[in-house]
Amino acid sequence: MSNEENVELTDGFHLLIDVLKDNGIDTMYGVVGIPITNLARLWQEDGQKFYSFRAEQHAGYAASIAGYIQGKPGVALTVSAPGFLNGVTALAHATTNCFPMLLLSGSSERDIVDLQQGDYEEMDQFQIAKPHCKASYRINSIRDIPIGIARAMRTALTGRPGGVYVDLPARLFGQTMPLAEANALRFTPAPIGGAAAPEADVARAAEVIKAAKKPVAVIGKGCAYARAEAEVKAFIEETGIPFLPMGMGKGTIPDNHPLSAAANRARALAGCDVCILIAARLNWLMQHGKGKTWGNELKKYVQFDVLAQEMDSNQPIAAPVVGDVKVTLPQVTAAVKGYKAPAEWCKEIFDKVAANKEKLKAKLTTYNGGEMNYQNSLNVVKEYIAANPNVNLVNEGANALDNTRMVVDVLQPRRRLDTGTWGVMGIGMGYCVAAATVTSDPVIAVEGDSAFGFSGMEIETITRYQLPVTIIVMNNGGIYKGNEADTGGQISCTRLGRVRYDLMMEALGGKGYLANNPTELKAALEEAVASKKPCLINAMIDPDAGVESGRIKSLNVVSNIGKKK
Ligand code: OXT
Ligand code: ADP
Ligand code: MG
Repeated sequence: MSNEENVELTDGFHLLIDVLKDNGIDTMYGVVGIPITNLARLWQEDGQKFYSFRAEQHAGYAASIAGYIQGKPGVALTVSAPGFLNGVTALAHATTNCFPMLLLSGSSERDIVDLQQGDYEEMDQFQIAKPHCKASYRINSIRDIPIGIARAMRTALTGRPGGVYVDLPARLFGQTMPLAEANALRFTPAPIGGAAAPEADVARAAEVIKAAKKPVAVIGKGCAYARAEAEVKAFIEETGIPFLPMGMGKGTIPDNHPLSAAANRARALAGCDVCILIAARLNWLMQHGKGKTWGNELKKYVQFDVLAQEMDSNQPIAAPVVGDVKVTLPQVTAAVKGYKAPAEWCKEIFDKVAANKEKLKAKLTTYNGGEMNYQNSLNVVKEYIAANPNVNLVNEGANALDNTRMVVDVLQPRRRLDTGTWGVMGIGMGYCVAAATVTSDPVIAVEGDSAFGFSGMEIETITRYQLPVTIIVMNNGGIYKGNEADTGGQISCTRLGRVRYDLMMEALGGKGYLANNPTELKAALEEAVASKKPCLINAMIDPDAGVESGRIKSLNVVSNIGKKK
């Protein structure tokens, strides 16, 4: 494009595309419509990838987990007001989970929105996004596109990672300026290295660890995000400290490592005297460091985190180590050289680990006919992943989530992608799309039937792009249980239809399997993953097999008042 004086021009669309590429972005996940359809079209014409979803929430979840897997922001693109709001759930999820993500959204015109004159999809998106993300930015002028996107990327990525909203008013896309001037404004932001911890803080942490009689280390998903697997392994092996992985921390050190105390989690936490939190928060998933889980013994905490503010959030932290764990952990490993976790404590932990594993093994391999339970069905997945560790394992549900976490060993970092900090249902199919496209490795999604329903329509997205995704729907016909009696003359609120999800997959262009027993499930899983095509296995689970709220029953609120007569 050029103006009357034959000066070559660019516009908001083209400059935004160039600038996203300058920032290392090559993929967007989204749903098109006014005013961003042409942005997505031009992006595709430019040879960049656009994954077009059926609903924005799932595109947003895809962007959030792409950010986690890649260590650079995943990008979601939405239309204004309703599309934007659908995307905000995922933006908030990314922020809560410390995943770097950008939500780019078209928006209505400022002058009309500010006077509330009723524009098409009018909404003050910039303000609405603010409490749900690290920062909300609006780019009003084409000249600000380079600095605006760089600022958004920097915010999402540095410090504690999180979600950033970028508001793109419709008129921005049509603004023009001379191409040469625009190019002069473009730049690739300089990368910033991870921060080390001050030597005094390292020495203090080493002192606490070296005095520990019963140490335990908790490995959070921050380690996996930071790509600190080698550093974490070195620390654990150097010190011989038993470790407990959090859900998405699984695989940072392979679950079959001899120092994994996962099978004796309760004792390890209740009995320890020093707990070393490695990029893991002392939030609800760790019972805030309080109560029965933590026993009566007085604990000292060493905590590694990139965010100083995380320290003392729930319990006093004796030795905070602030910085990038990939840098700070080796500092501490060097400072504790020679220390070994006491043998007596290790024996106590690992004798019980071995006994618990044997107990679980018996359950995993028992099948007496009839419908499957969570153990004998998930054993099939366990064995498959043991032989094929480069599988991405997406997981959501309640019993379907908790049993998979317990049963299925994860052997590589960033392979387990689950409901995370919020325990949110609906991440499933968005995560599958991102995991398949970002890693090119196969995906197995273990989905509760309720959980699957939140994003089930996205299996059409998966078949449209012919992604190597195998979904196992754990079909127990309900939320937690599928056999709760009708109440008040209505179908129980926990019950769902026991429907043929496999036929749904067939209708939407993939291959469906029905599995009634572990043998059928094994055959289906092997064929499905080997096909590298979209497949769904409808795994029939005994409706009575689950328990209310899975492993987090204690968080459920129940009424103590007698039922009305
Ligand atoms: O040591 P102890 O004795 O304690 O034993 C532990 C380990 O030592 C042992 N273990 C082992 N033994 C032997 N061998 C091995 N290898 C081994 N490994 C471990 O096993 C136990 C357990 O170990 P674990 O898991 O490490 O420890 P624990 O104590 O469980 O850990 C605590 C936690 C808190 C860290 C852990 O439990 C955890 O991470 N929990 C996450 C829970 C979570 O997030 N749940 C999801 C939310 S539930 C609910 O909210 C649901 N909703 C509502 C809803 C949501 N969430 N979102 C939205 C948008 N709308 C609504 C809904 C709708 S769930 C849900 C749907 C449910 O229905 P589905 O059909 O989808 O699913 P089904 O239930 O299958 O029907
Ligand atoms: P989990 O649920 O697995 O315990 P959380 O999401 O609660 O994990 O905690 C992860 C922590 O990791 C967050 O507090 C986050 O600030 C921190 N973190 C993220 N990246 C890094 C990093 N590079 N170095 C240190 N800490 C990090
Ligand atoms: Mg269910």
